[in-house]
Amino acid sequence: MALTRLLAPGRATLARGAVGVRAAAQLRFSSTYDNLLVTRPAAGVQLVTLNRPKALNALSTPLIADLHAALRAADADADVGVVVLTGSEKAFAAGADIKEMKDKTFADVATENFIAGWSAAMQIRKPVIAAVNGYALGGGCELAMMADIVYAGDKAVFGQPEIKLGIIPGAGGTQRLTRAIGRARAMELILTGANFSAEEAAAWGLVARVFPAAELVDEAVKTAARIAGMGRLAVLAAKQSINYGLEVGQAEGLVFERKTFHSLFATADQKEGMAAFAEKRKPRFTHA
Ligand code: DAK
Repeated sequence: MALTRLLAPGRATLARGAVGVRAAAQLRFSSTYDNLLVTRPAAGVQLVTLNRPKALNALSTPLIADLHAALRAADADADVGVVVLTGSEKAFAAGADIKEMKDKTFADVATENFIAGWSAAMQIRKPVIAAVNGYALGGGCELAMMADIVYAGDKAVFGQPEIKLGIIPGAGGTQRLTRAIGRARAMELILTGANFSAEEAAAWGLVARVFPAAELVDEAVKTAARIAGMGRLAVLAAKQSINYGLEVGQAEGLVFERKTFHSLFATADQKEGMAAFAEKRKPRFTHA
């Protein structure tokens, strides 16, 4: 990925054509990345599609660099409220790129701080919805778990198979999977490397909803559009409050939530939201 893309991530062209919800959108936006497709299927929604089909979207260093650039660009773009991150029907992502990793030594990965860029890529303040079809294995599962909401297609396959490669999950799998589904199940899955289904992921609380595979992305875009229509300051505050609360104890989380709640009374969107309710009309949020 060229450095210029990090410095000037806003290059965009207008294009036409989409399906379902996406067809309804007036505006379609695309940026050029080697390993991603970036489009604007609905107002306020940036759809980022992992696009390395020959390797089942294996998360190579160039792909992660592209993702980093695309998410930084979305975070900085005032016209974007929510990002939807997806892959293909066959694979969301089949993990970190094993062929890239296989000859690395301890010294290599420790010196490069290999894969540290993943977390940085997903440190975006706006909500990210992962729409997972097909394989979400290893780093692919970890990438989905870094998102704020995970939707799955009914044929999705999740798993942390790293143990079978002689390693362990290294991009949050032992931590996020355990917090999402509990120690007993996470321990079993990570120690055996067994896959699990979309239905199981939903029953265990990792996935918010399951849709027929062909409808998944449209459903994720619909939810994203709904969120993008809310006051953006409140959306950012809600995401931050939930995530911060998961990192700290409940008492500290509650203090953070209360202060954040109070601060939203300084916004025009709070005035507008409450006035609209009282006047029985739809709010017109200005994100101010
Ligand atoms: N890496 C590289 N290439 C991959 C790949 C991967 N993870 N997954 C698939 N491919 C490639 C295959 O090699 C094949 O390429 P060609 O042979 O055609 O050149 C092509 O994609 C199609 O794959 P298959 O022919 O295998 O397709 P199938 O439908 O038969 O099987 C599969 C699909 C997903 C079951 C299978 O491809 C598979 O088991 N893939 C590997 C899944 C896996 O083990 N994922 C975990 C990778 S380890 C770290 C942080 C994080 C990580 C590591 C370190 N640190 C902080 C240090 C993360 C590690 C991982 O994710």
